[in-house]
Amino acid sequence: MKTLLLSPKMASGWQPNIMPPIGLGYLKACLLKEGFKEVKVVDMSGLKVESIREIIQTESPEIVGITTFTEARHNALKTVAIAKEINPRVKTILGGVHATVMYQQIMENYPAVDIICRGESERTIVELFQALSNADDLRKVKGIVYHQDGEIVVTEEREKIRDLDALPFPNYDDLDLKKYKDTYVSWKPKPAAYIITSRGCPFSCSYCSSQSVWGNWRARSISNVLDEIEWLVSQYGHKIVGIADDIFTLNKARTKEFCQGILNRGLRIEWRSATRADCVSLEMLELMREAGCQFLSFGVESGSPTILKNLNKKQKIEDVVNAFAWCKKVGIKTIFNVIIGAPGETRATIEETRNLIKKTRPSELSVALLRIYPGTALWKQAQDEGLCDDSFFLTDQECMRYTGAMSVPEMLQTARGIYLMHAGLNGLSGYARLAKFGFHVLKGTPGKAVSGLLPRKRRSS
Ligand code: B12
Ligand code: SF4
Repeated sequence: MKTLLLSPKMASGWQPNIMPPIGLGYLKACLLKEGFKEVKVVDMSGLKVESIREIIQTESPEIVGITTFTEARHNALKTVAIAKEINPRVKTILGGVHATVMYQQIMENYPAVDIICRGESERTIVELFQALSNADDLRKVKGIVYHQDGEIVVTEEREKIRDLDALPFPNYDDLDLKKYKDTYVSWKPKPAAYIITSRGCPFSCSYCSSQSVWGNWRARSISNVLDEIEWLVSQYGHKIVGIADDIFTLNKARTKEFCQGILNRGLRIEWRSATRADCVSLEMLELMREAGCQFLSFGVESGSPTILKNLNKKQKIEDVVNAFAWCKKVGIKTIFNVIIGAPGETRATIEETRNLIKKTRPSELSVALLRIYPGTALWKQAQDEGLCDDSFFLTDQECMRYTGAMSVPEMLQTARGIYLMHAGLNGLSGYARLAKFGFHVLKGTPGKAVSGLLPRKRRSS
C-alpha cells in the first residue's frame, strides 16, 4: 500500500524545518519492520500546502497520513481535501495532538477524513495497515475513529506502550537531516539531530496537552537512547543533539546514567534539552555540563506565584532562582520561557516576571502569549465559564487566547518590552541576538488570532 506521511506547513510565523517530524519517522520505521515497504515521509513545513498536489500526482499514494497540531489543522485538512480531489479513493488518515483530542468534531465536519489514529500510534498504524490490506473489520483496531456507512465508529482506547525500547529508531531515509539546524548551541546555525527519550509528564499545567496525548511519564532505557545517538552521529555526522522530551531530567538517577553513558562511550556531542526548574540539582548539572550539555530550556512561565498557581505549575520561585544560578555556575546556558496573559495577569504580575528575569539573568528568552489548546484544563475552564466552545476550531483562526486585564496589543507590547529588557541585561551580545533572531515567538502571533479572542472577562479566582 503506497503511503505518504506528511507534516503540514506550520502556522504562520513559524520557522519551517526546526526539527524533523520524529513521530512520522517512528511510524515509517514500524511499518517497514512489519513489511509495509512503500512508505514515504515528506516534511512539508517549508512548503506551500498547494505543493502537495504535485507530490500526490507524482507519488500516486493509496494512503495519505497527516500529522495535526491545532495551529496547523487547516493545512492538514486542506491537504486531505486536495488528496481526495486528485484521487477520491485515496484513504486519508489523521494523527497527532489535535486529531487525538478533537476527533469527534473532525469526523462530524470533514467527511473527507477517513480515519483518525488517536494518541501514540506506532502499534495502531501497523494493525490498521494489516486490517486495511486484509480488508478486515476495522472495529478490532484499538485507538482509531472512522467513518462507516454514515456513522462515526470510535474503537476501544489503545493502551500506552510500556516498553519503548521495543520500538525501532525513527526512519529518516526520506529526509535531508542536514537542513534541521540548531540556533542555540552555536551562534551560527548548525545541523542538529533530535531525539525523544521519554514520553508523557506527571505534572498537569493547565495550558499543556501533554497528558491528553501521552499520559503518564514513560522512558526509554539509557543504553537504547545512547545507541540512537551513536547511530545518528555515525550515520548523519551530527555533533549537536537536541533532546525534545517534555522534561528530560525528571528522573535524576536516569539523567546521571545518561551523562555517565555519554562519557563512558566517548561521545563527543554537544546537547540541549528542556526541563523544569525543580527537576535539577547542582550535582546533576555539573555532570551534565561535563557530558556536553550546552543549553537547558526552562518552562518558568511567570515570576508571579499567583500566576503559577493559576497555571497549576506547582513550581516555586526559589527553585527557579537556584536552577538558573547553578546553570551559570557550571557553565550551562539557559532559556527562560515566559507565558504572558494567563488568567489573573496584571501589570503587577508582569513586573514580578520582569524582576525574576533580572534576578536569574538567563542567556536566552522566549516569550509567548498564552494560547488555549484543546485537551487542556484551561480549555475546559474557558468552556465552563462560557468563554468559548469547540466551534472555534472550525474557524480558520489559528489559536484562542485568554484576555484578562490586558488586551492582545498590550500583551504584545509587554512581551516586546521584556525582550528589550533582557537584551539590555546581556549588553551588546543581547542586542545582536535580538537583531538576528528578532522577537521570534511573537512572529507567530498573526492578526487573525486577535479576532478569535475570548471576551474580555476576568476570572474570579
Ligand atoms: C518537537 C515539538 C515541536 C517542534 C515540532 C517539530 C516537528 N517537526 O515535529 C516545534 C518546535 C516546531 C514545535 C512548535 C510548536 N509546538 Co510543539 N511540540 C513538540 C514536542 C515537544 C515533541 C513532538 C514530538 O516529536 N513528539 C514525539 C513524537 C513521537 O510524537 P508525535 O510527533 O506527536 O507523533 C506521535 C503521535 O502524535 C502520532 N501521530 C502524529 N502524527 C501522526 C500522523 C498519522 C497519520 C498518524 C497515524 C499518527 C500520528 O503518532 C506518533 C507516534 O506515536 C511536543 C510535546 C510532545 N511531547 O509531544 C510539543 C507539542 C506538540 N507542541 C505544542 C505546541 C503548542 C507548539 C506550538 C504551537 C508552540 C507555541 N506555543 O506556539 C508550535 C506550533 C507549531 C505548528 N505546527 O503550528 C503542543 C501542541 C498543542 C496542540 N494542541 O497543538 C505540544 C503537545 C506541547 C504541549 N505539551 O502542549 N513543537
Ligand atoms: S508544561 Fe511541561 S511540566 Fe507542565 S504538564 Fe506540560 S510537559 Fe508537564
